[in-house]
Amino acid sequence: MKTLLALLALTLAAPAHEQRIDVALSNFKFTPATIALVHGQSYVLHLTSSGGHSFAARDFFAAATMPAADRAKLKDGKIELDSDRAVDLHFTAPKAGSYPIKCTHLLHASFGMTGKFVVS
Ligand SMILES: [Cu+2]
Repeated sequence: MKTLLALLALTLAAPAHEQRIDVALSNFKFTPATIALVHGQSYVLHLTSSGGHSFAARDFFAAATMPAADRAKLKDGKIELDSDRAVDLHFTAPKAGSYPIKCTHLLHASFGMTGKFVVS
């Protein structure tokens, strides 16, 4: 009985279920390029990269609710990635809308390295 109560307490204390989204950065695209989200839902964005790229979504990250530790990984709404590095970003989706994503490395966006968050 004590064990059951302890388990129940753990379950109740756990944060709301987070949905994981994997996004891969490569020459010269985001996969997937369109990330569909639901307003108010919690997510963890798992970013991996082959080669040096950035994931820049200034408007999105400004509007999203994020733990301070995750916001600290961003610089001006952007995170730099390299092949040996995976990054997790936790956030709660902001109000409905379309928020652009791009790689800010020279010419990468013009080669097609763009994407978007679409929040409904
Ligand atoms: Cu790039």
